[in-house]
Amino acid sequence: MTVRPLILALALLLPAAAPQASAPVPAPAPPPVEKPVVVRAYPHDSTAFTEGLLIADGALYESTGREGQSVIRQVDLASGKTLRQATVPSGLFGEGIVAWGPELRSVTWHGGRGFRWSRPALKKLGEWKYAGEGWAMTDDGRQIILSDGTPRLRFLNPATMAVARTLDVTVNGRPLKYLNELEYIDGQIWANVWMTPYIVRIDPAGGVVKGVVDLSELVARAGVTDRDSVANGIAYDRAKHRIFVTGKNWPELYEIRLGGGAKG
Ligand SMILES: [Ca+2]
Repeated sequence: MTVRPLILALALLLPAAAPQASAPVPAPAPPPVEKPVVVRAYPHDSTAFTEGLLIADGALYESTGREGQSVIRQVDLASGKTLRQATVPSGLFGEGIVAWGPELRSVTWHGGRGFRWSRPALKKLGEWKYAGEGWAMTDDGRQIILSDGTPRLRFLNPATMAVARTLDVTVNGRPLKYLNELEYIDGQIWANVWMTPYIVRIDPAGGVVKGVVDLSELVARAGVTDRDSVANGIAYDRAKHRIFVTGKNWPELYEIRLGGGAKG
């Protein structure tokens, strides 16, 4: 672990600062931290700079980043092989994806250009626009949720992709930035925190982090050494209640479960 992720990790896990005398608000309880149990490991394309991961209608989809390497693909879970693939327009750095109806929608890092793709054929259907950066997306069944590296998540009207509301995410009473790849799981928003091995589980009503999933043992197992090869990929199989995680350039993708309860 390099210095920067360590600092971020400590900031995430340390209890909140003592309240000021003028504002005697009790510090919120720190969220429980859990290490997941690995149910099964699957192969993962170690050249994939994972930015988005999801399961829709039983099919696994992944998006990847970096200019010139940004694709959206359907992946065979068992073998890790790419079944079909579309290329994000040249000059763009691909980021996350979300499934909505018969489409996938994708964002790019800079420039505010989002795309619509057919599913499962992955034919480009059109574009949409948003302000600022695009990091990742998921959905809660009613709205599409967009992260951009700040503590603020945007909830988008799927019909127009306009911002319907925003949610400011806090942990230990402080804003939590670097929210990256997202997945909506059983009423909570799970988010990888960029440059850390942590997933935070966010209450979508108030934005408070209710729990932390510590993937540091999976980071070690993946054996990655590049500082950019962070945990970044969460997919939930809503039909079979299976959770999958991976990371940028990881050689494996893991089905995990939370063992010890502590579901905040
Ligand atoms: Ca996801």
